[in-house]
Amino acid sequence: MSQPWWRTSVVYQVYPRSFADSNGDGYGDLPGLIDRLDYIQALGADVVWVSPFYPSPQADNGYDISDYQGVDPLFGTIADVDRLIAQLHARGMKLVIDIVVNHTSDEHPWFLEARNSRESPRREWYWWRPPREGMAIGAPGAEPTTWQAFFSGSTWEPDLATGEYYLHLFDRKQPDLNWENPDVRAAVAEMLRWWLDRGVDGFRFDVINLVSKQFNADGTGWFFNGPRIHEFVAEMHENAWGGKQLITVGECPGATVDDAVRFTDPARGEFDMVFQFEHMGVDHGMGGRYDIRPVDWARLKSIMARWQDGLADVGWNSLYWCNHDQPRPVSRYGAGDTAYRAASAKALATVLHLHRGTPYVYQGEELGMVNYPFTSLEQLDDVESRNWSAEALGKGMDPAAVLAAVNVQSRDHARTPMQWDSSEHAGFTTGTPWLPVNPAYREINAAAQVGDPESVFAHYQRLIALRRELPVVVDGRFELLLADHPSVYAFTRVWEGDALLVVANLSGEGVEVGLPDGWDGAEVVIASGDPAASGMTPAHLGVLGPWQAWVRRRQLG
Ligand code: TEU
Repeated sequence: MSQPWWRTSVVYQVYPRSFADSNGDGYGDLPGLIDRLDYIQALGADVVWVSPFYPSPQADNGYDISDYQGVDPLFGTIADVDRLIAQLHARGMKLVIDIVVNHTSDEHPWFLEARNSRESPRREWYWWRPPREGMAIGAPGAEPTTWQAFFSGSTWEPDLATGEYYLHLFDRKQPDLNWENPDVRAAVAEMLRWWLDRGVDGFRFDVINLVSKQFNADGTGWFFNGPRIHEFVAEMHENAWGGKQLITVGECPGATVDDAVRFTDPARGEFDMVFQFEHMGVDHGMGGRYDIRPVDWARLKSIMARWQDGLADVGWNSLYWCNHDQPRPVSRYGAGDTAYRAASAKALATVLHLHRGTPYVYQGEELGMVNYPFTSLEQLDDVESRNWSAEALGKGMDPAAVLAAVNVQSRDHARTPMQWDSSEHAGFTTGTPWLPVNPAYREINAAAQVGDPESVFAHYQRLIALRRELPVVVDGRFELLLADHPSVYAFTRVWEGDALLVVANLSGEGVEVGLPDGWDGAEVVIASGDPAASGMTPAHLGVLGPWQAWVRRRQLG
C-alpha cells in the first residue's frame, strides 16, 4: 500500500487575525495571507492550516462560529478562500481548515432557534437541563453538574426565559452541540463535504474528543473521550471523506497514548493524527496552566518518548511546541530574551523536527518570536486569560501574581502580530493592530532573517528540507538516550541501516555527557550553537556549548 502523502509533510499554522493585514483595518485577513504564500513556501512547509475565518461574533477569535459555510467580513470573502486554495494548489501546497463542531456561537441560527422555546424542533441540537431537583434556576449549586468550564466558572448557563441551563464547556457564548442527536452529526458531515467540494485538503478538528458526553441525571458524568467518541469520529469520517486521502488531525486534550492509537489506527478509519496535550502540561501544576512550574526536561523527554514508542507500530504522531493557544516556546522552554535566544530556538526546533511524526510550525516560531511583556491586565484580549484573571482577582489573588502568571502563559503571546520587518507595526498593518506588536520586532523579523544562513528561519528551512531528503527522518525508529539528564535531549533514529544521532543541550551552561561509541567522524547533517562556548575543551562529541545542537548520520554495519 502506498504511504499517505502527509507522512513527509510539514504544516504551517496561520492565525489569520494576526498574520498579515491587507486593508489597514488592523486585523489580518485572507488576502494578506495570500500575499505571503511565497514566504511559507520558501520556508518549505507544504501544508497550511488556517485557524477559523468563518462568520463569528469573535468572542473567542473565531472559535465561536455563527455560520460554518461563509467567511467573516473581517477576514475577506468566500472568493478569497477559493483564491487561497487555487494559489496553494498551484504551488503544490495544501489547505487544512479548522473545524469547530463541539460548539457553535450562541449567535448561530441553530442556537437562536434552540433557545426560543422548549418545544423548538432545534432544542435537542444542544444540551438543555433543568436545575437540580427542588432548586431554582440560577441559584448557587443548582447547576446540573459541578463541571468547570475551560474558560472559568460553571459549564452551565441559566436561560431564564425557558427555565433550563445550556451546556458550554468553553465560554458562555460557545454552547455545546448535542452529538447524541443524529441530525447534528448529519449536518456536520454535510458541511465537511461542502468544503471538500470547494477543494480543501484536510481538516483540523477543534477539541473533537469532547463531543461525546456522559451525562447522568444524578449530576455525575464526564466529557473527555466519552463513551461514543470513536463511533462518532468513525461515522463522520465515513460520511464526510470516506475513501479520500486527506490530512486530518483531531485536537484531543486529555487523550492518552492508548486513546491516540485508537484514533489514528488506519484500520479504524478515524483520524490521521491527533494533537495530544501531555507535553503541554509539563509546566502546569495541579491548578492548571496558570499554576506555573519550572520545565522539567527529564519529564518532558519521557512523555515525548512514550508517545514515540506508543505510536511506533500503529498510528502516527503530530509534533508541536506551540500554537495559537500556547506561549512562545523560546520564552517558555528556551533562553527567552537573552543572548542565546536564537540558539535556543534552533535547538528546540532540531529536537522536535527529528522526532517521528508530522511537525507543525506556528507563525513566528520560525523566527524565534518571544512572549509579549504585558505590564497591565488591561492589555489582554484573550477570553481565557481575561476570565481567569477576573476569577483569580475575585478570589483575592495578588494582582501582581495574576499579571506574572499571564505573562508566562497567556494565549495572547502567540497572538500578537506577525513580525514581517522593522517598519512601523512590524509591517503587519498600516493601521492600528488589534493587539500591540511585540517591542522585540526591530530585532526579530522575517526581513532580517530570510536569506541569512545563520538565522532561525534558515535553520527551520534546513530541518524541513532534511525530512524531504532522508527517509530515516520520516520513518526511523526512535530511541531516547540519557533519559534522566536534566538538560541534554539525545536520541537516535534508525531506518534500514541508516542512523541519526540527535543531541541538544537545552540549557545556557556548557555540559559534558557520555554518548554511544561509533559516532566520531560521522557526517554532521545539521548543527547550531558553539561548542567552544562551553568553556571546556571540546575533546569529544559529548562536550556541548550552551544551547548547542547537532544531528549526525552514519550507516550501521
Ligand atoms: O482549544 C482547546 C484547548 O483545550 C486548549 O488549548 C484551550 O485553548 C485552553 O486554553 C486550555 O487551557 C481549542 C482551540 O484551539 C482554542 O483556541 C479555542 O479557544 C478552544 O478550543 C475552544 O474552541
